[in-house]
Amino acid sequence: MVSPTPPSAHVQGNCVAQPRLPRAVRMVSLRAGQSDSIRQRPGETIFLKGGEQVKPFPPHPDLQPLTPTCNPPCLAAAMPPGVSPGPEGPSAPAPSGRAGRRAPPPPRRSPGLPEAKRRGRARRLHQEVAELQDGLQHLDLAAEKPVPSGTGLAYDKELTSFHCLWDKSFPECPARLTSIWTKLVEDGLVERCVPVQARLATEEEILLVHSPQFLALMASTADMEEGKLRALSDTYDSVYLHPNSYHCARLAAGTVLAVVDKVLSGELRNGLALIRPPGHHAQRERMEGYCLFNHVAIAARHARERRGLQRVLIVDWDVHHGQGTQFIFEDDPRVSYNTPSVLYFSVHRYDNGAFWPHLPDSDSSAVGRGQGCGFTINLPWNQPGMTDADYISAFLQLLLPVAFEFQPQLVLVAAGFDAAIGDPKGQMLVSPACFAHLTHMLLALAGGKVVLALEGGYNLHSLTEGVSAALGSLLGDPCPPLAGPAAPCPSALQSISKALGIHAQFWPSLQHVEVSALSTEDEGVEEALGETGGVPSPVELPCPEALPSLEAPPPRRPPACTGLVYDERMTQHYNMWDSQHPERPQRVTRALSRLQELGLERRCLRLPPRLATEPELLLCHSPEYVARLRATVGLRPRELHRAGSRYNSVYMCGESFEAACLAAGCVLSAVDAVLAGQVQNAVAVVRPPGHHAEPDAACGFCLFNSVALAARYAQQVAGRPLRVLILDWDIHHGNGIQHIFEEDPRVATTWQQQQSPWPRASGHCWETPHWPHLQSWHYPCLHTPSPVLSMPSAWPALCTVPTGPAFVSMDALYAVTPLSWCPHLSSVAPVPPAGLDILAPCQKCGCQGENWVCLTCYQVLCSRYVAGHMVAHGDASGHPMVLSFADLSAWCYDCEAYIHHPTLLPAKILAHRLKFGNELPALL
Ligand code: Q9C
Ligand code: ZN
Repeated sequence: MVSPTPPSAHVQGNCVAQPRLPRAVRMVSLRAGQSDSIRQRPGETIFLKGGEQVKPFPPHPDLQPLTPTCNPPCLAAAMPPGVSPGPEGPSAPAPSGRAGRRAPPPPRRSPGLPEAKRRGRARRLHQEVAELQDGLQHLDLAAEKPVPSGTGLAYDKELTSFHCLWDKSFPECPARLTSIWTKLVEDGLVERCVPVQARLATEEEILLVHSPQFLALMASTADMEEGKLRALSDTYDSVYLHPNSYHCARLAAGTVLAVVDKVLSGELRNGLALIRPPGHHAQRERMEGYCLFNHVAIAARHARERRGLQRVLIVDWDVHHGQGTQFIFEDDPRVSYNTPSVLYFSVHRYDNGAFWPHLPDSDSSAVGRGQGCGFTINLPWNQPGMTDADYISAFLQLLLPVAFEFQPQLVLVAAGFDAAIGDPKGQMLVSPACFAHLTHMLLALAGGKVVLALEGGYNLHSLTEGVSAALGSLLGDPCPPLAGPAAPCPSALQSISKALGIHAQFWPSLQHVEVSALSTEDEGVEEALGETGGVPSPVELPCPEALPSLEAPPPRRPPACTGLVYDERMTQHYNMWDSQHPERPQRVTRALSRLQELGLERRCLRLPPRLATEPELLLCHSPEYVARLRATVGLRPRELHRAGSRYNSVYMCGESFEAACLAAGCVLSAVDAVLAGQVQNAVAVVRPPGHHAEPDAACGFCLFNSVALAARYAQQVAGRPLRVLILDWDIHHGNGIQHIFEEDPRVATTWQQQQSPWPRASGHCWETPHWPHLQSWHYPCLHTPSPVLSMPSAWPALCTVPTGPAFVSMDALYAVTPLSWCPHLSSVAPVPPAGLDILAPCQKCGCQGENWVCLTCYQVLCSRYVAGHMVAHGDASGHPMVLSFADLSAWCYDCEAYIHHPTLLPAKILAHRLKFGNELPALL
């Protein structure tokens, strides 16, 4: 078997240990000629025809379900005596194939097969146990952890009891809160939230941020007359005071704390504090910009000092720079790399200093001071009119990479809505839907512990729409679709690039982004992009749905959120010649029982399994191929063996066709449920896998391409053009899916960039580049001569996906075997004789069983389950290595393991040429 994209091997001495490849890459199937010669190994479950099981041995540790009773202690108990369980604790090195982790045993001659086997097995067991244990260190396998649920909503009418006495049209007015509340009631959101009682912040709490003198001054305003209030207000920048201002500011601060405490205690999952006055401009000894106390800053200090959190992220998307928050934390002596503390991120209108508060400190050059360096991140916009695309880009490219590196334990949002369309101050164009997306992206952080505190927002309509959309996300509603166009504008890209350039020194996550020194000039960028010459011209896309109207009701979470589809009959597909084959029935039975153990299964809506119909299979596969697979039903083992060996790495039994129809049908059933709105998303626990299956051929354990079929089916069922994204995170390339869709503009696959999925509102499509959002990722670095376009890691984009329709196939669940260290390779002859005949019969008995070749003397011999001549030869000669022509892997007798080594390459290349008639794909 040949992996299309093999990872590189790690060299140790003259040996190469394979990195953690799935078995699929390394396993050699040790096939017998007949099914009655199946040998059972300890722990294995052999599936006989008809699904009958035999289980005479106690289970092998690496085959046990990962139940709480089978955690590391039990694995340790399963280890051979005298074997240490290996490094423990969180500081233990991650299991990987790094050279030097384990010393290989010294080279030696084979001491005879039984002894070598015993030792090999012991060694491998030890390795497997240690690896598995390492791997489990960081997994919390507790059966069922309580998942915090409920979205807290804090509001108190009392907070509307102050206004500007001398300016009736002052934008920061009580109607802001009352209209939000009305809207949330109207949208049915209030009843879905858990009410959180507003409370006053204590003096002690205020003092976490503000000085005693300032607190005393504010307290004294409660008794002041209008004249005095106005006079005092005028000594500050952009504030008014009302006799109730102090009380309300304390109530606002306390209310944020109330929500934060409930989220930190796990009583609530997340929350929103509807408060005024706002807070993010307030400084230690100053009120400013309508703000008296800095609620969010107080909450961050509270979380750290009273609740013991180490890392708090503050995201400030109010259109104004939260200079107050920045000043409070930028030189915080408690901020340091050793004791990570508060990370402040603000995206705001700056206009090169022309926008309030007109501070050079609001530019991206302000990064924090002293030990706080890098913990202040400013993204200033230098133009009004920033759109959803600009804000989404800011998050995907700057905030999220840093936030994932920082790993906050709590996210506080200074949630102003004055960047929303129609706000008189911000003059930005952010849609309500965008606030849902911004909120949603943050929910991936801090275990979802996200608390929004209202800041600005002065257009009552866009304020209320924005709050409603953000709250919808907190409640788990799918994000409303964004209206195009979706490309960040040049000015936004320039701001983002500059901030990336500045912060790359603090955050390695930003370092792969090459920032152009000349990115300010469109010309420079275009020129450099032109130089690559590799951007194919875009294909015109039909521009399907009309843009979602603002009046359309926002999508809400269906009652049953996640569908689950599974059918036991899929286990009837099995490998009758090799029960150790990695694609085995237990993959899905285990997955399902694990879902049950975790209590996840009963939280899903069970969807009906079904068989894919003939017309459905024809959506991706040729009639000839479907007929050919159908004809395998009821074949005898020998014929099935032949049928399977027509293809690359495929086995079949009499039930394979049905299982494959079932696997595909189950995924289609999931599509049906999602498209009908019955569930929001779904998981299909299916096998055989599908993504290698070609229109005309089975491949790589896959018979029908379930995911490709599902994509076509979705388009058919929808009855309208539907853009489908297929994300394939299987370690192997999904060649089948790619081949099926590479000329279909309606399906985007994640390993290639095709046409833009974002039609313009006007009805025509984007010119190059195909994915405007990637533009700034591969900003050409004009210092290097060849502007290679490098793909970033895709994870930030993933953050926007989870609550939308999504399907997960179980293709990635191959058993992963531990590393093998082979000390026996020095004896391998470097060059195999030309013209190895892979069809040659066994040189000992002339049988046509599976062919192996000894890599020392190049005799062709039958496998150990045929007449065992390969085993006998190894035993007698002490030659340690044989090469299987079935899938071009090498087996070492002494290690009892499959080995890859550069010296085997000539043999593999030759064997591949002989077996498949073409060249081995690049290997190493
Ligand atoms: N000519 C918040 O949005 N504008 N505060 C001052 C002076 C101050 C806004 C204009 C705006 C403060 C929380
Ligand atoms: Zn503001």
